[in-house]
Amino acid sequence: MKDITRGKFHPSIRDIKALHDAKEPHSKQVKMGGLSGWSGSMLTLLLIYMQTGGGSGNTAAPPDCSVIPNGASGVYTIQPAGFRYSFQAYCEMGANGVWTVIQKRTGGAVAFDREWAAYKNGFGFASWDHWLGLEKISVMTKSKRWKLRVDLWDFEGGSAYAEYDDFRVGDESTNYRLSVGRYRGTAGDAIQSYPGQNGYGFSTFDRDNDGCDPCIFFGDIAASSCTDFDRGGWWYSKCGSASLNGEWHPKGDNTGWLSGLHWLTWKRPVSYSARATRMMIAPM
Ligand SMILES: [Ca+2]
Repeated sequence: MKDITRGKFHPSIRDIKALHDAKEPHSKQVKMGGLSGWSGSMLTLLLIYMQTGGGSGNTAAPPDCSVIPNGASGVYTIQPAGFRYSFQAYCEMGANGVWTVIQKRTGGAVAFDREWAAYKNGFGFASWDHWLGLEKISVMTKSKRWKLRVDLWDFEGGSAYAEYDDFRVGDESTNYRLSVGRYRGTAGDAIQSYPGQNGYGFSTFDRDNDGCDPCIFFGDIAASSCTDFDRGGWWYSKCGSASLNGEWHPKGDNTGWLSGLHWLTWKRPVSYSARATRMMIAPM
C-alpha cells in the first residue's frame, strides 16, 4: 500500500510569496468607488467591451508562445485551441525560435515527487521551476506538428541539448502516451536508446503505466514500478535512460543516485543528476 501523503508539497515562505505573486494578476479588481457616475459607467462599458472582445479587436489569449511576436522571454497568458481556460506559461524567445516551456528544474525547492493529478494539471511557477501539465501539453500537441527541445546543464559549467521532431502527448485515455520522431543534438538520444521510452504512457507513484512487471536490476533486485526508485512522474519503460523529474541533488552529491535528473546518454557511466533542465516545444 502506497503512502499517498508522501508526495504532498509543503511550501516554504519563499513558495508562498511566489504563489502570492503568481496569483496577483487574477485577483486584480477595479475599484469604481472613487469615480464619478459618468466616468464610472464609461469605464464599466469599456471593461465589458474589452472582456467580450468587442469590435474588430480580439482579446483572446494566444494558443501558444510561438504566435507571440518575438520580444522578451517571460511569462505570458496562453490558451490552446480546445482548452477550457487560459493559463500562464513561460515563453523562451531566442535566436532559434519562440518556445513554450513545459518543464524547468533549477533546484530542489519545488517538489516533483507528486501524484497523477498534479502531473496532469501542472505545478510550480511558470517563472521558475515547474511542470506545465500533461493535459495542457496534450491539447497543445493535438494540432500542428511540434518539436521538443531538452536543455541540460551540469555542475561543471557544461550544457547539452536534445531535439526531437514530431513530439506529441496523447490524451488521458492513452495515459498521456509519448511520441517523438527524429533526434538531433549533443546530449544523445536517451528517449529512444535501449530500453526506449517512445510510445509509453506516463507513470506516477500512484499510477503505474511503465514497462516493469517486474524489472530486474543489478542481477537480483526486482521492482514492479520505476517510481519505487524515481519518485517523479515520467514516461518510464524498463525504466529508461531519460528521467528529468526525479529528485534534485546538489553539487558533489549528484552522482550514483537511482532518482535524479538523468539523461544517461549524456553522462556515462555513472548516473549523473543534472544541475538544471528545461523542456520546451515549438511548432515545426
Ligand atoms: Ca509496472
